[in-house]
Amino acid sequence: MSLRIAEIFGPTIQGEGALIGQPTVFVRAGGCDYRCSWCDSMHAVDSRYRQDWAVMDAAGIMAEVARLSGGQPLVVSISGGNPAIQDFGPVIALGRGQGYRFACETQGSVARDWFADLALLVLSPKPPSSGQETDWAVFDACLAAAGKAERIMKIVVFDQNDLDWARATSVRYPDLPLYLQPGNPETDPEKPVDPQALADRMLWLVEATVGRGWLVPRILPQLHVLIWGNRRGV
Ligand code: MET
Repeated sequence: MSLRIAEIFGPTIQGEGALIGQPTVFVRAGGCDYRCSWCDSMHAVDSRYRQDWAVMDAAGIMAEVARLSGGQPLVVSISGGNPAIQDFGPVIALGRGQGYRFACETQGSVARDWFADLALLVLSPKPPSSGQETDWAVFDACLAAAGKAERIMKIVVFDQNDLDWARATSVRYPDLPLYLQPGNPETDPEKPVDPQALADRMLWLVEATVGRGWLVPRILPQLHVLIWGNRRGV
């Protein structure tokens, strides 16, 4: 059973969401069923980059994770692309046997049995600015598939329309912890990121949520963008 892997890198810190700051190794799956207008990981999405992706089995993936982590059992972050279009069950089973724990980031467009074997399922439904539509029946199936695994929802917000959508989504899933992060319009890995622009987007989002009495979501920046800009493999 082989998987398309765009990159495996780390140890680094998780830059966003519930595990922000957590030491982790990333396993970035190649291939995605979405085409978000502002995608920051096209190198793991567009099949134009397919020749850069490795074909690996579970043993190969975990050997690389162990090499990078020095064999220390840390949290492995499975991202993409959409990792749920592939079968990460064998990777998670093997890794858990070695003491690793797994978090997975997905938009919630494909439900998988192996979600139940995760320590954390991060569901990131995409707001209107992405140009994508969420199939809520499938999203619900993802939540159900996670079973007893911890689940959170993370929504990227570019503008007020996205924010209104995030709020409506939050009403629909009142029991799901919600994390919001400002969208990053700059996706060129070569271009430096202006920290002030990032702070300005955070300020807007804090004022537009907490500042207007919506006290439900946690508001976080992309910490890795602040540290490394849009560089890959960090
Ligand atoms: N597709 C996954 C998600 O939506 C991984 C990050 S997006 C490049 O969470």
